[in-house]
Amino acid sequence: MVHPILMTERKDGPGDDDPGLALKTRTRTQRPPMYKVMLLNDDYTPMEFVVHVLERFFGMTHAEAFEIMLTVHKKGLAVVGVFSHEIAETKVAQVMDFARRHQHPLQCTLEKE
Ligand code: TYC
Repeated sequence: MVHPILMTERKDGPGDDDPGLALKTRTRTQRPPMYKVMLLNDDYTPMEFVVHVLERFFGMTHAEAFEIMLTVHKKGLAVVGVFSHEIAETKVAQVMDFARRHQHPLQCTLEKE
């Protein structure tokens, strides 16, 4: 014990029983998981409608939208964007609602990256 008046031993010197930084636990900040939003092919949704969806909800140019639409048409699906969980859920809901209102069977899903 260090004498409180004499203070012969200084903090961080010999005899200092303050653990200070030594016992601080390292915490690592996690980045939030990201989610891929995917468009699925079907035999009925018109190509122009899919292009419009990609322009409207994913901010693509007409050329970008046409290219991605063709990828979905040929390969069966494509990732159309990567977002936080909340934004991804919103995009999926917007696309599904828009397709349903126009009576097209277009499917849009999300998947953890
Ligand atoms: N396969 C559709 C057709 O031939 C076009 C289409 C493309 C549909 C992409 C859905 O996500 C899709 N009319």
